[in-house]
Amino acid sequence: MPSPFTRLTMSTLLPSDTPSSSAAPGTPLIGVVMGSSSDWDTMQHAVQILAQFGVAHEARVVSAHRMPDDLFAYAEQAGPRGLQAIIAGAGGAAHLPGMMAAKTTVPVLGVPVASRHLQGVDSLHSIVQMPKGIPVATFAIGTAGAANAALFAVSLLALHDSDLAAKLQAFRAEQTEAARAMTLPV
Ligand code: RP5
Repeated sequence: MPSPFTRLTMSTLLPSDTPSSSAAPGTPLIGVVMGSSSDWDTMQHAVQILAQFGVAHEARVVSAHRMPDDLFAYAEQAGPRGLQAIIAGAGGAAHLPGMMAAKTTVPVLGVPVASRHLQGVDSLHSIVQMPKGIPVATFAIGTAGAANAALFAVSLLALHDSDLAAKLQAFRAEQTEAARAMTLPV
């Protein structure tokens, strides 16, 4: 029987230039989910980092309030499918990361997407204020949070992957050199 997720391709839910499946070869290790295609501008920064590090991943729209059954099915199958972490981005009353975490023990990394009226402070509070017992690792609002969630996922995988650990060290060293090379207009 085909996976219920085969119909959740982003070709119909996200802009046409976005990936509809793993951008790196192999069985996905990291799932990137978001509440709407409108979150893509933010969440693509997580996907870009995973692609840059060659981490097998997938990206899908899984809306907590518009697709609750799909959300539960995704969460229930995440572990059996081999996902090592789920990066979940949502805006407003952002239930997606918390509900995902409630249905799986695969680590959930929450990204608050900037919302129109409250600039993502609502998203941040919704994601970070999980009651005791069901943790969601929560990152910064917006693109920095999306990129950092992916870097955190890379760090988790690098604990058991020396090649990935070396890439992460090189990434850090490059950032250090870039900062040292910065000049000021004085
Ligand atoms: C949330 O509602 C999504 O994560 C998104 O940030 C927000 C708005 O969604 P759209 O109305 O743009 O589809 O579920």
